[in-house]
Amino acid sequence: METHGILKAFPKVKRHRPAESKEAPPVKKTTVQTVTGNVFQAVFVHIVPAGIGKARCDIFRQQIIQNGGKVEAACSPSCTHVVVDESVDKKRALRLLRIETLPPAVELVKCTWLSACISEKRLVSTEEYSLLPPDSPQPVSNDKPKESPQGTTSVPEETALQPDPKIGQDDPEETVPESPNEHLEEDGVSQDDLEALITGIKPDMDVPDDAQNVTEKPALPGKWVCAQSSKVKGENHNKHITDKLEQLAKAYTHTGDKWRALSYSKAVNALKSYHKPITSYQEAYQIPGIGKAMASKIEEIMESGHLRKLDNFGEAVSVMELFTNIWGAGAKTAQLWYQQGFRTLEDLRTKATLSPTLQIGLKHYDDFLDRMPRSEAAAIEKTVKEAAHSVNPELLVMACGSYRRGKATCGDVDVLITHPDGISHKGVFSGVLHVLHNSGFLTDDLVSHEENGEQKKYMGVCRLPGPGQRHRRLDVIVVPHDEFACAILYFTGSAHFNRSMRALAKTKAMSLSEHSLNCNVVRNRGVKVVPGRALSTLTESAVFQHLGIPYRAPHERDW
Ligand code: DCP
Ligand code: MG
Ligand code: MN
Repeated sequence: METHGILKAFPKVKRHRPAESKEAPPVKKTTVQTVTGNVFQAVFVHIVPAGIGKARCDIFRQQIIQNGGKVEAACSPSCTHVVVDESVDKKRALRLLRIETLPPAVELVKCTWLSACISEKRLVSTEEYSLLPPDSPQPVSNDKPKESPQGTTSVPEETALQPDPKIGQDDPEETVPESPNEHLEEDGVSQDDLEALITGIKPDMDVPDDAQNVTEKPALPGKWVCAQSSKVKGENHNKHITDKLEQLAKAYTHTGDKWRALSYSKAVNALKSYHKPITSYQEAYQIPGIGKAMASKIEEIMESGHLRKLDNFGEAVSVMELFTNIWGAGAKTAQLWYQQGFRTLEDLRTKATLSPTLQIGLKHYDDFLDRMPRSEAAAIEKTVKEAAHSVNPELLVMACGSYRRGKATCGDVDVLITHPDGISHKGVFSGVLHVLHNSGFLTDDLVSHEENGEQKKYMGVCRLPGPGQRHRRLDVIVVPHDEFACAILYFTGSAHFNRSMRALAKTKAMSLSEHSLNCNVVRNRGVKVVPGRALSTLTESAVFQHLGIPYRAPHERDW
């Protein structure tokens, strides 16, 4: 397989890194460097963020300022350049800017021009990057019923020049909302949860489709992931396509463009479950979850074996990948480090100010990326169980997560503890951890917290005794027995399975969490306003029953 730019930088599977790779992956010579100079002196740039992604925009802005230029908040006559994503043409740029014509002497250029200036450390000619003027002034909204009417009408100039982030709805990709808040799916559902909402193999979630919405393509009735056995997951007949789209999804995650990342992840999942290799644009487009824009990209990969869009991401993305693989570091932290000029783990070790959690994440970088064999997870479960039983022999202790789903390897061990009497779980949390600390089994603590005074969660690091053992991530939760079924269901996952189940519950005016399954829930625009009543859920199976789907054993929940 060919390796274009960014591809090399992406380890295929996050946690599969060879044991011997103790060092950070080599980082290519920088193309976007943090330099201070006067490259952009007397240059006034307005950046149209659509398609560029927030992180890249931030980096561009920072570079412009550091190099003597000025960033304009809007397209105004004082601008010298308006910068747009490569995928944006002049007509669309005007729509995004909500203006009919550019102010005189303002150049409209692709953002690759900025990259070129930054990497060559000089103001390169815009010739190659300029967007040619259209033949005649283009009316903006005539052919686009969805366009807001203000797009064309005469608005006072100052207002007319203000970019409207909501514009751009003609672009399938940009129907993806800017803010996840518009789509709050479920109480207690994090942004991360929202992210994977869209990764359903079927359109079973209420998440924006990548494209064109129902008006152009009727949504097919979806099958709920949680209602099906994950055993039906077949062979991926379109790996050559999903590999590229996954890389793009990842790249967008790193640039902070979560919603676009979601869109690609969703397409990836739709493709993975498709029964045969795709051979045409039309075939791709008819797959639920694949819109026009996505179908075009699939076509491009089919025809050229490559996706040009991937080339737009520079070194920043591989560094982001490196940094976000540190436990506790998200896209924001990684961006911050990048902006501070850090490029390697060594940079972080020696120059960055790290929180205690990040220090632990960095210290065990390789160990945490390495998935442990099942047998090791079993030994860790046993150790925790023995410690728990030394505190109270009646405690129920079991490893959930990927281990309970029967996976051959586990990223961490997720141990759930409860007590059948419904009372005695109280107070055991610190006791158990104390025993494990004292024996030297726990080596570092990451997070320890209590929820509602009832469920308690510990996240830390452990290591089995003996030579050659690696540090492993350990999660422990202690739950009251009346929450046991919902807690074990939650903790067994997979995360994708959980999201599907929560989304299903939502369609039935129910609400599922790690604490309970409630009915008669009232939501207003997706936000819960009436919490409803907790249903009796003595077993996991009861939860499936209430939701009206067949019971799935843990190994069937491995979505
Ligand atoms: N979980 C979830 N949503 C998340 C994270 C976790 O519902 N965003 C639930 C489902 C997971 C369980 O918690 O299965 C344990 O989380 P892990 O991150 O440990 O994931 P797994 O154990 O499933 O996989 P791994 O082998 O990578 O640890
Ligand atoms: Mg786990
Ligand atoms: Mn875990």
